[in-house]
Amino acid sequence: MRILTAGESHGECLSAIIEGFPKGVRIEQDFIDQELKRRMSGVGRGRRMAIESDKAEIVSGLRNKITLGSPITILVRNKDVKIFSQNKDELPILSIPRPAHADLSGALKYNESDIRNILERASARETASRVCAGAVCKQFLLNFNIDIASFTVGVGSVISDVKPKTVSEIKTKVKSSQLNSIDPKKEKLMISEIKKIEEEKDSLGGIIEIWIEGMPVGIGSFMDYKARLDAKLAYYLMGIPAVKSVEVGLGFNYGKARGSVSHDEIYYSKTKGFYRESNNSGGIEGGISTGEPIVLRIAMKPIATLRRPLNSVNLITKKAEKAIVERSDTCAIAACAVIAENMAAIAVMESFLDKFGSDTLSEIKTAYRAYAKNLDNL
Ligand code: EPS
Repeated sequence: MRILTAGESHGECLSAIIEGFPKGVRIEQDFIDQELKRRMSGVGRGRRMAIESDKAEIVSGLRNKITLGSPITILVRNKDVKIFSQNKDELPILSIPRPAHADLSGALKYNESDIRNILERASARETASRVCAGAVCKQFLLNFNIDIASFTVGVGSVISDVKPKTVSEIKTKVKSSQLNSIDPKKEKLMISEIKKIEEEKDSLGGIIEIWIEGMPVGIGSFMDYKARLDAKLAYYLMGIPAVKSVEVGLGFNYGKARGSVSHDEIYYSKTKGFYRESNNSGGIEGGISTGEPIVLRIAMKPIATLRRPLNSVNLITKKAEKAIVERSDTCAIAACAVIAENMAAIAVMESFLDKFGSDTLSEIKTAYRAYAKNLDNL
């Protein structure tokens, strides 16, 4: 499976093409729209979200809601269209880069003095395309009871220590949250932190935890470093704008722990088969899923655009000036969580197809059942 996205933040539309998606999978557009809606929500989002009402238009690859095996194309039309591929727009030149955005490194790389030509594609709006693709993958994975959820662990200095037990618990709890949180007490503090930062014309990042449940043992491989499931998940999650670190299971805390207390000991029972009583590995050992829930954490840096702008230098005059102030979010942690779930869905689906084939859902189900039966006989 291969996914290509296209589109500019203020261009006519965003799009995703999914090639190599199995035939015979039922895809509900409503499911994609719900994910798009979730991506637009959360305390701390900017005024752009009040303009847009993102909806998916599936324009190829499906017949009567069922995938044909041909490339699936999904469009999300922008309402705030300012740049055109054919007609001339009248947008002013932007020449003072924002620290932490792609503005400066992008302008230097592409020998560009108008930063608009950089930021239009570098904008996090592109993630709407990825959510469309991920929401299609999520629907495939549900055929195998593989389900994904996420929650906000922290925003700025407010960190929650509430630990969930299942994906369904996370899903239920985040439904009533404005910040994709499972900890109502800490959520209140997170919201006040965002409001305070907003008044101070500053921005915030945060920490997100992602859970993938139902992955059978044996997805991913140590045979090739690129096939390792943890490596693939880290790659896809790091590809989200503003994400600066990814942890699997105990993550950085492994560096401080002893092997004797951090490794997940192995048990066996007739009913459960092989199992563990802890999951510090985050459900992945040797680059392969263990069958335990996959648990990942990502850290998002604060949004680059500040209404109280930082020091910068004019690309044309080379004189010191304050960075450009664009309309932006104060904190997009809840949106980032939805994007992360969907990027994780793409990653695990690719590895799942590597093991079970990719032409038709029924063939994949047959291969999956045969594999599960073999495991039972171990
Ligand atoms: C975003 C749309 C953008 C930003 C935001 C994410 O719209 P606009 O630039 O018109 O306000 O709100 O992007 C960034 C914060 C960024 O730094 O790129 C979206 O749809 O998610």
